[in-house]
Amino acid sequence: MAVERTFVMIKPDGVKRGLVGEIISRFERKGLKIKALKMKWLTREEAEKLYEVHRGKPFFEELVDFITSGPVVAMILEGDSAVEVVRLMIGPTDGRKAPPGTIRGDFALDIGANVIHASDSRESFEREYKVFFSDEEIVGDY
Ligand code: RTP
Ligand code: MG
Repeated sequence: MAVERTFVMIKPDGVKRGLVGEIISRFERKGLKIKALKMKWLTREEAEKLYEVHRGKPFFEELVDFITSGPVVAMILEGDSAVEVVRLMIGPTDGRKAPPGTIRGDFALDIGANVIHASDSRESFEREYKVFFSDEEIVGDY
């Protein structure tokens, strides 16, 4: 058993559509533990930092505009193989192709406005959570 952490962010479309409770509920029912939780309206600078791996891609400006268009809800989740498990639960990037039963498959119909972000590796987690949380904001074992 490899207990690990992942970073999840409900994007502005998910928050505006009132999907926060539904989405957190899915992770809780799965057995993942919430280790940190925060609502925040990102500045452009913070959004560019979060998505720095995409700088220079054709959709980068559109992505930063979208992510700063409203508040997001960010969290750190912990559990066995959390990075892989959460990526499976959110589904592929394009909501039109994401299978029913996944979060994007059930709630998204777009490749950009796709409700949720999750780290795709342990390395991404280490970089991404720091945009939102200090280590003191991560709760201890419970
Ligand atoms: P995320 O990073 O948000 O969890 O999404 P992902 O890994 O499934 O997809 P990624 O390739 O990392 O893309 C990051 C986000 O950029 C937007 N996007 N738009 N218009 C487009 O072609 C396009 N491609 C990507 C999406 O919001 C995607 O989640
Ligand atoms: Mg990604």
